[in-house]
Amino acid sequence: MDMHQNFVESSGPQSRLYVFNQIFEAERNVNFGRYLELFQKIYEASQQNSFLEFWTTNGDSIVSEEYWREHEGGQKSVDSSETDPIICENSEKADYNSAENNLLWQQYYEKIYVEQYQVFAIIFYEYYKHLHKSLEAKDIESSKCTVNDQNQLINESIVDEFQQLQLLGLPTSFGKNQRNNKTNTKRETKQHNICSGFFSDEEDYSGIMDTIDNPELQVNNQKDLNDIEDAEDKTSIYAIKKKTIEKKKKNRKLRNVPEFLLENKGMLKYWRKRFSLFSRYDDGIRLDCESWFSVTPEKIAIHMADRLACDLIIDAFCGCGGNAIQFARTCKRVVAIDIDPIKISMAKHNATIYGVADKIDFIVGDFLQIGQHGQFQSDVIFLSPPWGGPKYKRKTDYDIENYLQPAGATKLMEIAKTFSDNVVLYLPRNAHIKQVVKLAGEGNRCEVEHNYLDSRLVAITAIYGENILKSKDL
Ligand code: MGP
Ligand code: SAH
Repeated sequence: MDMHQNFVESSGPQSRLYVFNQIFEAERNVNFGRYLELFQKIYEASQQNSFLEFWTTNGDSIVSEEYWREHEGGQKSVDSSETDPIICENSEKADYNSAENNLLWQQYYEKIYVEQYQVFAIIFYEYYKHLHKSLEAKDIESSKCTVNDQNQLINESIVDEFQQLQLLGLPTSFGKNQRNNKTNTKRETKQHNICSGFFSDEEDYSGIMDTIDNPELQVNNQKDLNDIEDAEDKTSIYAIKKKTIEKKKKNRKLRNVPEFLLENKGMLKYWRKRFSLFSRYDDGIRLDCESWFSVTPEKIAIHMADRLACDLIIDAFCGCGGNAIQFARTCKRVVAIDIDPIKISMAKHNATIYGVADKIDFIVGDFLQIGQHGQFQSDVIFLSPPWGGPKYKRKTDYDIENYLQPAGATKLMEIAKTFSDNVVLYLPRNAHIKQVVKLAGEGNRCEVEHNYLDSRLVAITAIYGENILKSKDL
């Protein structure tokens, strides 16, 4: 729940990436409290080290970026082939060779350094709070988790939300309270629009669609039935909003928005950050509904690709290519798999825009099936499976054994290991950390990376396999 999060800045393509990592050992009974105690003891040192690492990679580009913004009004663009933003041709560098200019530059550099350290400290504190909360979370008995347990988990997160609203003195319910089973109406809606059901106003209803398709869940999952009702409560408001959006179409800002995004207001936020998803979006990037909310933002994909550079990498759930395209920059060869042929064709197209299509072998296939056959070995395998739609964030602790698709984390790991010992899993920010650590297997280590864009925690990346772990320990 991000209700109390303070956002420092969030600014499209120029948002900054902050990565914090922590190595855990999957002992028989991991004492997570020990990690917290240790973290508290060395909080400041850890913050300083992390900043140093951040500054070593990004310092120079941040200083020039800030300089051009303040002094030259220079236009900056992000070249996807570079980690750092580059300066456009109209922004020629000043002469810093003279002693006077050198001193000015040094002073300026220090000023930016201090400013950035202050921002970094706030984000690091957010990270600490998040880690603290995750490590204190109750264990989830995954193997025994039934539909009813899932409901309980979902309800817990609702109680959480409800209490927070009460504490803030905000309204705790909206619309009428009747709860009828209107699943048929919803099914029709699904047929009309591939994205509707995922979103309505600020909310999304992706899980509801799953419920409708699964008769067992239709009967048991009262929470989802309530959601369906809520979704329908909003239909009339939704219709008015839709009109407003259509009017806004004339607005310059909303030009060239794909039609299906306009029809689902919840999708517009993804369109607004299109350049942070693909810096070359305007060159003709193609995305379908699921990919809009699933694609890895480019800066995170670039970072992962730099981190996992190797000869052969498998992107087992490649979608429209957010990760695969960046892997192709740093790895000799990429095998990109997706079950959906439309996504594979979009991924190919997008890779062509980035000039890397010839380095990727695209395969339409089911990862669960492909894993059954004796196959080739890769250096690294990267998994970014579906999380169950944007609704994933409603859960306080996301159960990676029960909510990931098309199978639980243990099953996915088992299959991934047949390809490589080095497995990387892109997971929701609310993933249950204890499960993530346990997945390493007793006696092994794993690294948990928290990926922030500005002060927004976007996702966590779990890294397994001694060869790719950072040597750094807490
Ligand atoms: P988000 O939480 O839907 O966006 O997804 P945001 O803006 O953080 O939401 P807000 O409500 O907090 O403002 C954040 C990121 O998670 C996306 O950019 C994707 O990279 C990733 N992501 C989200 N989903 C639902 C999936 C998914 O199903 N699979 C994968 N692999 N990644 C996802
Ligand atoms: N990392 C990608 C987004 C992945 S979204 C990016 O940055 O662009 C998850 C993808 O998993 C979806 O495209 C979905 O079609 C695919 N998928 C779902 N089940 C699958 C399966 N059984 N085998 C392979 N791919 C699957």
